Amino acid sequence: AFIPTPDDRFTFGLWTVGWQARDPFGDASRPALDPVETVHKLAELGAYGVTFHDDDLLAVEPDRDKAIAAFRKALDETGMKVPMATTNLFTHPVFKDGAFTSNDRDVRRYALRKVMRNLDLAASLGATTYVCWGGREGAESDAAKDVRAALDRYKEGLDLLCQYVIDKGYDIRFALEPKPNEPRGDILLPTIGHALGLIGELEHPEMVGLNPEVGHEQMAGLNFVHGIAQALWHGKLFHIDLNGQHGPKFDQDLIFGHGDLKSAFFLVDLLEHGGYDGPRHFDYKPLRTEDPQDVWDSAAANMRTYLILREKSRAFRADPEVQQALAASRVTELAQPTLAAGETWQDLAKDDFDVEAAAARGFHFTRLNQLALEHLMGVR
Ligand code: 3MF
Ligand code: MG
Ligand code: MG
Ligand code: MG
Repeated sequence: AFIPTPDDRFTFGLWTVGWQARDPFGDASRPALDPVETVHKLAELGAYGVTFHDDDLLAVEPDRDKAIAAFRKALDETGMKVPMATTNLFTHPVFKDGAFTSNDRDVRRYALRKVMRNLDLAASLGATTYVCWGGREGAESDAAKDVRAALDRYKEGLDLLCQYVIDKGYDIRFALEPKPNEPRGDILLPTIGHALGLIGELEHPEMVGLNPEVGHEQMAGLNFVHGIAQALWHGKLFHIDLNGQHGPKFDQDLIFGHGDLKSAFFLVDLLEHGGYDGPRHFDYKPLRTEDPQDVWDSAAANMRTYLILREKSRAFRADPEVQQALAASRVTELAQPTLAAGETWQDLAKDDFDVEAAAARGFHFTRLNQLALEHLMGVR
């Protein structure tokens, strides 16, 4: 049990297992990983596919054409898919003040060219989602960035990229990845809600959705499950970055479930029953303490944890006591419209409502929550 297969649609960024564990205080603790090896290893572990930044492909082979040829060969040999690709607009110092929103106009133009070049590759590999994480779109000083002008440039850049995809006839949609801070002191589009607001102002809002990451919302102190539910409600959950985080601190990128396990349980429950049909994509970092074999164990742990939580979620929903508790807590009653068919505001005046009696009714959420915990802890 809990053996992943491609049908589960698990995907990994090349940069996840490939992270050499350089951090602000220390050098790499592991050697560079060949993307070809990553594709083969993840296929053996039961993954469906991989995702990549343009620069990830050059991890061990600096010649772009050779690197792409070797990557394509590995994909062909394993049947691994590339559902998503993205651009590295944060490592090179040229992006130190951002990419689409750098104060330097030449940098903005270069950034868009870099994205368009990788869009061509993404399309040729069959990717249908293109992620934009605004890693360095931000500032440390409010004197240094005219945020309203930056949002104009963000919109201009995204509108241009949508037009590029339309003109080229690519079957690609964009997914914005919010993050509140790190590496910048403050990053633009810090949360799911901020990004949704910007999308509504674009020329092609239907082409742009979200790639929310567990840890990024939790860094902002927010409830990731609520954020995902709202993204689904707007029809904007185009893709997802699964990982783990322990509350508001640096971006930990822990293995899925190794942060807030209870939130991970409710997230899997929502993804499995809420209408998301995209890849289950892991964006995590193997701990810096780990050796190359531990890295593959950590990749497997993400998928195994997801499958265990999926099983727990099914058992939770199938439990007759849970079904009774959901009814007792009136969780299902919320799906019922507040007005009956044909009613208007005028009908509300006719209600005979006993405020005190309604105020005295308990919702019994404690019992429901305890049942969820007991399923999660494996005693039911
Ligand atoms: C950083 C991230 C990024 C994005 C990636 C786009 C390096 O905190 O999460 O990973 O996910 O750039 O997919
Ligand atoms: Mg992260
Ligand atoms: Mg990250
Ligand atoms: Mg991410």
